[in-house]
Amino acid sequence: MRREHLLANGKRLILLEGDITRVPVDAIANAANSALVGGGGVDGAIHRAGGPAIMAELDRMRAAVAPLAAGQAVATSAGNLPARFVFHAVGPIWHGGGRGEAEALASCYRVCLDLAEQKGLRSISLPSISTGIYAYPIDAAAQIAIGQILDFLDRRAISVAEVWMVLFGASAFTAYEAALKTATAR
Ligand code: AR6
Repeated sequence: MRREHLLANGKRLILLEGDITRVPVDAIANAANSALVGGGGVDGAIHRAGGPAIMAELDRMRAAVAPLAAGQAVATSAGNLPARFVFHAVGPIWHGGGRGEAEALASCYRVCLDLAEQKGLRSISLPSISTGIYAYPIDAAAQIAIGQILDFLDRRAISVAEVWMVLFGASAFTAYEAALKTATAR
């Protein structure tokens, strides 16, 4: 499944159901952990498909940057992935919503999009951060992600022309499609 939203300024947000490691873009965002040690979910898939070069790079920077706070991200190269960079973002662990989870999740998207802009990239893909192992309710997470991406494309993006939200499975896709519909109906 795929749905595309064209903004008035020509920028595009594309929702795609699929595997983020297979979509060619300039930068792929990862849902990492604060220790930057890899793990399951999309993090595991990215390291498997990207090969050991990505972890080797994280090993070299870990002492300087970890533990990385929720809402922050660091960039590495992308190994064998069809991209130039991976942005390793740390999403918040869901504790019920009273511990700044929404702000931290919004920050993940903002920081990754800003990194893409700073590097002068044209396209970036993002997974549904925090909605797997970190248990963030997907409808609320989708609203935040879509809101941040549309704001970014509307107001700040110069180089970034395409943002891909790559959703794993039909139910995740449906949640993001509903959030996009609500956000663009205003
Ligand atoms: N492509 C796109 N999305 C994917 C893929 C894929 N190949 N695989 C999974 N997803 P999660 P989190 C979706 O658990 O909740 C790791 O161990 C998945 O269905 O990957 O932020 C890290 O090291 C879900 O919708 O990330 C951390 O310890 C979304 O990606 C922890 O998990 C995020 O699920 C982070 O947990």
